[in-house]
Amino acid sequence: MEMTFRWYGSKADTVTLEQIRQIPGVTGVITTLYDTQPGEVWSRERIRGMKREVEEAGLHIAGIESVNVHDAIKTGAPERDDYIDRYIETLENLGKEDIHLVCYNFMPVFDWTRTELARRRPDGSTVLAYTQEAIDAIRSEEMFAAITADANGSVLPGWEPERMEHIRELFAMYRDIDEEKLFENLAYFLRRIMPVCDEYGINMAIHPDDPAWSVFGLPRIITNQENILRMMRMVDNPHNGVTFCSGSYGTNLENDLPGMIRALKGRIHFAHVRNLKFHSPTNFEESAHLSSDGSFDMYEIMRALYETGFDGPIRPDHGRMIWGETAMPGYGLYDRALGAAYLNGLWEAIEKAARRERGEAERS
Ligand code: DNO
Repeated sequence: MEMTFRWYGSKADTVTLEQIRQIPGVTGVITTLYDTQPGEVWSRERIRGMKREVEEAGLHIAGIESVNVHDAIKTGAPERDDYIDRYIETLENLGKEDIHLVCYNFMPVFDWTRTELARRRPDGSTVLAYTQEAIDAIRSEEMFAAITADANGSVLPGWEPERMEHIRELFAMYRDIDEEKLFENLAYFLRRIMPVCDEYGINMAIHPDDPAWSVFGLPRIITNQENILRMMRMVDNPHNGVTFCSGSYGTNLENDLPGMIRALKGRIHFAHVRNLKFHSPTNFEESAHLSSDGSFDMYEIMRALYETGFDGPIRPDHGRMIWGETAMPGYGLYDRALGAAYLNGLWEAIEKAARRERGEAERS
């Protein structure tokens, strides 16, 4: 595995490449052209510019998160082929610039959804949190205002104001889309992009729906093991893989995270590893990465990745806001850096124990 860090680019991020470089063990960034809209072609010049900047700071681009998929593709609208052509052009340009990992999602209207961006914990830190009760009490149109009010002035990934201005139209586009249709549209998209992925060796890594169930009556499909396996069977190509995000699949306590990692062996191209603390099955907050601070066994998650031979990029995911930092909620420097150090520590211990065991087996 390679330890990486998400970076939104020098114009949008409060964290600098120089700071990222000083986190022990972090060698790559996961980045994006944050000012592009879904459906826009990424030019080679802009991709090259982004690469140059990262490389001049002594790091490299380990992958893109995200190249967003236009709603016309997700809904299977008549103009979808045009948007898929543009997506293919972007993939081609990324491939030519030697970038081989793309994280994307297929969530209708809203990307990841939280109901609080700054829930205060007893130690004074603030965290992102979710309660189903809060979602049930709010109208979908109000969701955008509620989310941006707490965002410390930053644009949250997936909550671009340009799209949210048209929220009613967006909902209307999904009126006839159920889970089956969404699956079909995803398969159509994947079938069309696989040739360019084969040509340039690009791994597509779908991000799970977060939370891993339907919100505001919209269908959501990338939620559990059965559905991911179905997606992979529909378009059976090794480049059609997943981003294993423990915090997103973990929202549903029925998902056995280490078990899922083992079942997806070879098809996890990218991992987001973070912890959640549950107060009830529908009330959780994004705790520190450490197992004892949340509800997941992070050692078992990392062990499953190690034992299935995971060799892609991994990144700490959302962190708490600590030490007086002001940043995009979930994406400050300090707690994610602590997360990276912790995950690196777990990996080193797992790797050394496994080596020792193998050595002992050979000797006996
Ligand atoms: C949230 C992220 C998601 C993710 C997209 C991928 O912080 O994990 O916004 O980047 O869903 O397209």
